[in-house]
Formats: sequence, C-alpha cells, structure tokens
Amino acid sequence: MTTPVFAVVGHPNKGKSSLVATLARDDSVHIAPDPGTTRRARAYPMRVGGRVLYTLVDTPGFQRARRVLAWLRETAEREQASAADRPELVARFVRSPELAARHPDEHELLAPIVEGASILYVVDGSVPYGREYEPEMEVLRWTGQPSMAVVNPIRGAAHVDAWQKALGQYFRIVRVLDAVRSEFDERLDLLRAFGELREDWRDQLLEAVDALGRERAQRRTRSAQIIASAIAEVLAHAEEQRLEPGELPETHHAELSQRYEAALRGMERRARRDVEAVYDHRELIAHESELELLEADLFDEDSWLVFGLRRSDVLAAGAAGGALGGGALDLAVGGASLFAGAALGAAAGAAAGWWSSRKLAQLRVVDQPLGGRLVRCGPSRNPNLPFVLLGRARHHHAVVAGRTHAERGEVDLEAGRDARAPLEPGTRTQLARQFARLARTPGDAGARAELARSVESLLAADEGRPAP
Ligand SMILES: Nc1nc2c(ncn2[C@@H]2O[C@H](COP(=O)(O)OP(=O)(O)OP(=O)(O)O)[C@@H](O)[C@H]2O)c(=O)[nH]1
Ligand SMILES: [Mg+2]
Repeated sequence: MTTPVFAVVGHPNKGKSSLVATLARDDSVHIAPDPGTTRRARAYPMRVGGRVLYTLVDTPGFQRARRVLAWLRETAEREQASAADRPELVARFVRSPELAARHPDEHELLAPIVEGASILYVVDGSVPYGREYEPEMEVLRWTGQPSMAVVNPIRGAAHVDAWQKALGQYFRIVRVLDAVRSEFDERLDLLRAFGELREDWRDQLLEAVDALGRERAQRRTRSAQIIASAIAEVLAHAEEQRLEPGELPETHHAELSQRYEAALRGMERRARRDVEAVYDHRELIAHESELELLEADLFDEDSWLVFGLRRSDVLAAGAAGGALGGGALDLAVGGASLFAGAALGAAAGAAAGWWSSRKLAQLRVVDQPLGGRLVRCGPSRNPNLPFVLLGRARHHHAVVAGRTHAERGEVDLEAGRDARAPLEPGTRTQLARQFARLARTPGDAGARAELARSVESLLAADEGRPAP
C-alpha cells in the first residue's frame, strides 16, 4: 500500500511552501517573500507517532508553462496522440535531459506528479484571476493525475469568488485555506478533501485525520502536566543563604530576592519551551518582555484582567486560598515590600497599596537544627501568584498550539492576550483549593495530577473543545 503523496504546485510566490510547512508541520521548509525561493522539488513526510501518514512535495513555481504546453501539443499533433496518451507525453518531457535543461522548474515540479503524486494547485485569492494561469492548469490536466485547487487568501479574499469559478473548470475540488493562519479543524477538512481525490487513499487519509485529532488531545494533556508541574515548582521554591554569626539578615535582601525572581522566571521559561517542543515548534522565539511576572505584570492591575482575573477574582482567590497563606511566617524581616521600587512605584499605581500587604515572598530567618541560622526567601504565600502563572501559561499555550509551521519569526505574546475567557467562579474556587493543597504538599503527585486535569479542561475550553 502506498502512502498518499501530494505535489504542491502553482505560480511562483503563491504560498506553496507555506502550505507544505503547515500540512507537513515542518518549520524547516524554506519560505521567503521573493518569488523563486524554491528551486528543487523536495518531499516532506508527515509523521505521527513515527508513522508516515502522507507526504507533501514542495516544488518550484511554473516559469514557462506556455512553452511546455506548446511542446506537448505539437508532439501530440505530430504523433496523432489521443487524450489517453497525454500522461505518457508528460512523462517523456520529464525524462528528456534536453527539455529538463531548458525548463528546469517545470521538470522539477512535474517529476513527482509523473511518479504518481496527486496535485494540489495553489493560487493567491487576493490577486485577480488571469488567463496566464491557464497554460499551467492545462499542463497539469495533461498529467492525468487526480488534482484539487487550494485558494490561499494571502492578503485578503477579494478575488476568491472569481478564482473559484475559473478553477472549478479545471479541478473537481476547490478549497479555500489560509496557508499561514489556518485553524486546526480547517486543515483536517482539507485532509478529508484529499481523501476524495483517490479512492485507494481515502481510508488512509481518514485515519490520518483521526490520528491527528488523537495526537492533539495528547499534546494538550502533556502541556497541562507541564504547566501544573511548573506551578507546583514555583509554589515550592525558596532561596536560602547561611547567616554568619552576628550577620544581619537585611544584608542579604537584595541578593536573595534577585535570586528568587530569577529562579521563578527560569521555571516559567522552561515550561514554555517544553510546551513549544510538545507542538514541534523547536525554533520558536517567544517575543516577550522577559517575564515581567515579578515586576509590572504581577503588580499591575491590568495583568489580572489580562490573565483572566478581575479585581473581585483576585480578592476572592485570596479568601478561598487562605490556606496558601497559612503557616505563620517565622519572622518577617523588615516590614517593607521586598519588591518595592520601580515595579510598585511605576506600574502598579493605585493597586500598589493593596498589593504591598501581600508580598510575593517574604524573607524569614530560620534556625538550623544543628545550630546556625539561614535567611530564606520563599516559598511564596501569595494566593494570586499561581492564578497569574496559570493565566500566562494558558495564553502562551493557545498561541503555540494555534501556530502553523508556516509562520516564521517571533511569537508576539502581546497579540490578543486577553482573548481567554475569565475563570468561572466555581473553577476559581476549585483551583484555589488545588493551589493551596500543592503549596502544603509540593511533592504530592496526586495534587499535581489533580491540578493538571483542571488545567487540561481550561486548555480544551480555550480551543473550543469539550472538557476531556
Ligand atoms: N499573510 C500570508 N502570507 C502568506 C501566505 N502564504 C504565503 N505567504 C507569504 O508569501 C510569501 C511566499 O510564500 P512561499 O510559501 O514561500 O511561496 P511559494 O509559492 O513557495 O514561493 P516560491 O517558492 O518562490 O515559488 C512568503 O513571504 C509567505 O510568508 C498566507 O496565507 N498568508
Ligand atoms: Mg516555495
């Protein structure tokens, strides 16, 4: 049984490589703004769980379709060939070294089709249809291979209707799909349409649709576990410093709080990279003002709104999560906020007064059983910290899970970051309880698993899926 192979062909610069990158989920496909980027045909197998579900072949754009068509027509005329002989004439074109040298691009793009690939013809729905596309479509028709057209609205859908009318005369199936910004479900629909092209590939493509759906759910589960573990890790974290005899704890304020901030930033960053790897986005560079979690964001009232909290939510979380604040502080060193200064002064504005009584983490002096004393920063008892972490993680997950492999460059986490629905009161209470349990018993695998299940439901809701 052969696996389905599709050659992605068309005019130069119409998003062929972008479609290949998206459908093969491969961010190594070369994509660029200038025409003529792809010079050689290259196959990209799409694997799930080590199995190839289908293969996409990226190809250069047509350069001289009119001349190639003229050669085909003249040869057919001379040899009195019928329509049934046309695929063999195209094969002869591909086999001829002399014609290949004269028409390298057409040679490259027709070769995989002659070898048995079905055709995906890509056009740009944001520019008008024109007759110059007709020789290309005619040459493709001569190959005799099953074919469909994909209208890619690169800069809007202004001419999609006209394209559909014209393409409908050459292709049995015509679909519209944004190669760069399509949604997961739209891509699955396109795969189902692929299945209509060839009877003997249909079952495999429907299986591919199922496999992708299952894999998607597994990725969400895995991401939720990563996020829950990161929250647990943050809630448990403390930085310590041994106090020399007679040394004042205050001398360690600055250094310890800096270390504490850096550690929390690192934990969030690692969890993000892990989630990105789950979605095969290995080259992704998150464009984020390096985690302002401990500065403006956490203290900025806007950030509560952004990450799914309202002022009342924060207060409610504080009440419900009272246990998080349990366990008396041995000795708060100094009364002032550890993180006073720029963050509280500039960004927090009116919220500052409210926040300053709930510092992120306090310094404590701890007597050691074998003598000596430690000064310790953390773990945080701030009930809002896990909510803000969770909100940020949900947002990051939605951006990463929704990103196609044709999108290049940085991820802008600012974009649409208040798109997440606020937490329902019931969910919030439940989460507060789970956070409190984790804070009490950070190593408890059951507590982590429980939180991971709640996170998974939220991630599913963010993608418009029912809770698992
Ligand atoms: N916004 C947007 N840009 C797109 C889309 N498809 C392609 N582009 C952009 O258009 C340019 C060309 O895309 P490619 O995928 O390299 O096009 P191609 O057809 O493979 O081009 P050649 O290999 O040169 O023939 C790139 O800058 C893409 O980022 C799309 O659906 N939306
Ligand atoms: Mg290309």
